[in-house]
Amino acid sequence: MSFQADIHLYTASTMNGWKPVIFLEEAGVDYDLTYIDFSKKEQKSEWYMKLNPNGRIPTIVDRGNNDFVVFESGAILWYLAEKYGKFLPVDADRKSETLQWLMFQMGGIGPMMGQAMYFQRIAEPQGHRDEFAIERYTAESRRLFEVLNTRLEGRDYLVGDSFTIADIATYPWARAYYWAKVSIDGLPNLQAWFDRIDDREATQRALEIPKPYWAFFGKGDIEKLEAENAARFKSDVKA
Ligand SMILES: N[C@@H](CCC(=O)N[C@@H](CS)C(=O)NCC(=O)O)C(=O)O
Repeated sequence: MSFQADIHLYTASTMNGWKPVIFLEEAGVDYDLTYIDFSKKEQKSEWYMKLNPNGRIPTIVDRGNNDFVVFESGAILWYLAEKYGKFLPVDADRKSETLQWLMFQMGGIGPMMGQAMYFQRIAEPQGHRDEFAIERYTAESRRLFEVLNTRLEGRDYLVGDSFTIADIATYPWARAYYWAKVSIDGLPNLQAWFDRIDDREATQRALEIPKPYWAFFGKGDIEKLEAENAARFKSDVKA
């Protein structure tokens, strides 16, 4: 009998899209991956929206659990953590802390950084520069970075010494400060945390799956990738 991995992941190379990839690569478990092509609007196709009613990535289907479907990246990380018993502390207080920082990412860092990126990297190149929105979202992102920096004082990871799903969720977004044009000057604990996770082989491997976008992190052929990214989201901008 041929082996079939439990987890089938539907994703693309974006901050939310990489979260489950980071988990699965860090955990070293087998999975199948279907690349969702935004330029073809696959995330809005009828078959995909049956899995993810929000028409966004990522989504997982667990074949090992009657094809149970999970959408929303935070819920996916939580589900995977419970399924594989990894990256979520067992101790009730530590577990709560992990979920607090996971929610902080889902409700704060992600949405604010996402809008900072949208207004500067997608809308602006297409002729819609909105000064007020840019100031609002970059300032709020910076404020949230300061909260992270304070939390990381004396800690290797967001919850003490162990790498958890809170780090997995937060890293791709915060590490993309270059792309959001948010400064990390004067935030040494945040920088040290980036350095620590930059050194994690499995996480870095995950950032190349399905495809690397090093320009998000200020590396590689930035101009080429900026143009590619603008094309990827082109139809998103409404005049
Ligand atoms: N809250 C959702 C957000 C998902 C999301 O915004 N995904 C983006 C990529 S990072 C997406 O699919 N964008 C394509 C679209 O909006 O059509 C989650 O965390 O899973």
